[in-house]
Amino acid sequence: MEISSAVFDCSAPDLDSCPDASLPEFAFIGRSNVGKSSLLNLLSGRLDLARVSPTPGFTKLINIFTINRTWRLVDLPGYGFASGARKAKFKFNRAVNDYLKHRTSLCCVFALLDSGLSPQEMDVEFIAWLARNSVPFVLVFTKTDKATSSTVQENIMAFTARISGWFEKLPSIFTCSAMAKQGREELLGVINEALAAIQVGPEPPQPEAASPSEALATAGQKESTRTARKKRPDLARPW
Ligand SMILES: Nc1nc2c(ncn2[C@@H]2O[C@H](COP(=O)(O)OP(=O)(O)OP(=O)(O)O)[C@@H](O)[C@H]2O)c(=O)[nH]1
Ligand SMILES: [Mg+2]
Repeated sequence: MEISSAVFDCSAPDLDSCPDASLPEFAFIGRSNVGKSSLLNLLSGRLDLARVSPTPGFTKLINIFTINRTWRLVDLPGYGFASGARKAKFKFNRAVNDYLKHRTSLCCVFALLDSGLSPQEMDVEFIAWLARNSVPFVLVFTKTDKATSSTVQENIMAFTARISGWFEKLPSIFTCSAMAKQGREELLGVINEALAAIQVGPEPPQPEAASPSEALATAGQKESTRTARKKRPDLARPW
């Protein structure tokens, strides 16, 4: 997919401050410092679109970017930065919780994991949360330039072994390195497919299906709009 324009929209402190849900959105989340902002820059082809920092917890707001005037990339604050007794628990702020649960234009979450690490409890818990809340997502193992390919493969296998029992069909898995510019085409392919599903569904969206995720959920499914709204795209199927 060619990216002809990438424009910063806004930094929203909460869901109500986000722009209207008229464009399909693809959101990036993961532990602080996992490489969310860097990956977003790689995908957009604009090295300074999202702010990158070696300091964990740098992205604190919901940062929204419009791509090709037709869809959006969303850089979410990371989880796991909060210090204190419950460090092992994943924890993100109310805004992220609301965004992931209620943003009607959210098509797919890219859940980022560090490919150089064995499964981290916080990440396992976060994936469980996504599954429980029926949020459509794919897994993206980042920073592959930092580990050997056998370590990356071992870590991916160990992680999928932890979560495989929760799904009828495992979520799609991708790898990337913002530094080595690896994984861009594959991830843009996920976006392309989701956008195509919205536009070329076998059935046109019902008039009530005002948002892209509603339209995507409705495409090809003989369900009422009300149930489709909750159903979101079928990228990962929790039990
Ligand atoms: N080696 C390597 N370093 C990377 C890669 N991607 C990001 N980094 C580095 O990791 C650090 C964090 O990157 P960010 O993109 O800011 O990570 P983030 O997940 O947005 O971080 P927060 O906003 O703080 O949650 C920076 O120092 C980046 O340069 C990668 O693919 N390879
Ligand atoms: Mg960031």
